[in-house]
Amino acid sequence: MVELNTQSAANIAVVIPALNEELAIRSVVSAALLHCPNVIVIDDGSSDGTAAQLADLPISLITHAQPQGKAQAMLEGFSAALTRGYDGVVTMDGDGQHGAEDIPRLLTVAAQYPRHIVIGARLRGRNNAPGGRRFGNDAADWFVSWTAGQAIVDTQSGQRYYPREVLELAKNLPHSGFVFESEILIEAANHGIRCVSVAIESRYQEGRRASHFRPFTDVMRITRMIAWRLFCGGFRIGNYLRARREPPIVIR
Ligand SMILES: Nc1nc2c(ncn2[C@@H]2O[C@H](COP(=O)(O)OP(=O)(O)O)[C@@H](O)[C@H]2O)c(=O)[nH]1
Ligand SMILES: [Mg+2]
Repeated sequence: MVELNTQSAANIAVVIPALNEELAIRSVVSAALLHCPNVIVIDDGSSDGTAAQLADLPISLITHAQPQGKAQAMLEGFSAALTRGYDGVVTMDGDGQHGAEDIPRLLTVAAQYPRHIVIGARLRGRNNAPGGRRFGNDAADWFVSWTAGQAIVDTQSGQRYYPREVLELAKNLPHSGFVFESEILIEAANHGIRCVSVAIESRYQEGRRASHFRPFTDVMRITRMIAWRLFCGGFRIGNYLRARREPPIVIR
């Protein structure tokens, strides 16, 4: 029998940030538990029944009295994972847009690519995403790739595997909220950690709750962070050329 080399699910944690996710969180967490025994949920001051949905599940639940933002929630999940000595973390959104069935693939790729962040890239059924989000995601990919010095596919996806080294780096990031996903890729690249993207399904359903992502405010905050890093780095011309010249690593 051929033994598949993979990162063991027992040695990682799945971290799920949740803000008002009472509709989806129970099925998301139950599915994650099928693939990993260590699930950490951060209920970020939800005003709905998110916590009640999780009451009887065998997970670690971190609860905030007030919302502190997605980045802060993730950092607390990372900190719990570091304290418990895990090798890394898989992150998933709490609204059902990511499938737990993709966790084994991310872990297999994680084992094949040490010192890489593994991104679940929403390439399958990409046309399901609203046009505005697709345009914004493509623009973000272009700028983050330039700044990081590597062509990266789906820089805004929240489903990822972060090796332990990146969990440590994340502690020092200055920005909060949705800037986190972009900034961690750039910070990791500054330390020689690269990205590999694995194709996953793009899931957008009609009639779901409004996104917490604020198109104007959050795009402005991400743009400002990138512009500042480019400015401080002398516009990183070498990085720009490398990102344009070398193709991204994508596993279909
Ligand atoms: N803890 C926490 N999680 C958040 C916050 N904002 C968004 N999230 C979570 O981040 C994930 C992505 O948010 P979502 O609104 O679905 O963004 P979209 O998928 O980009 O439209 C979901 O799991 C949310 O529950 C926040 O302020 N705090
Ligand atoms: Mg979502």
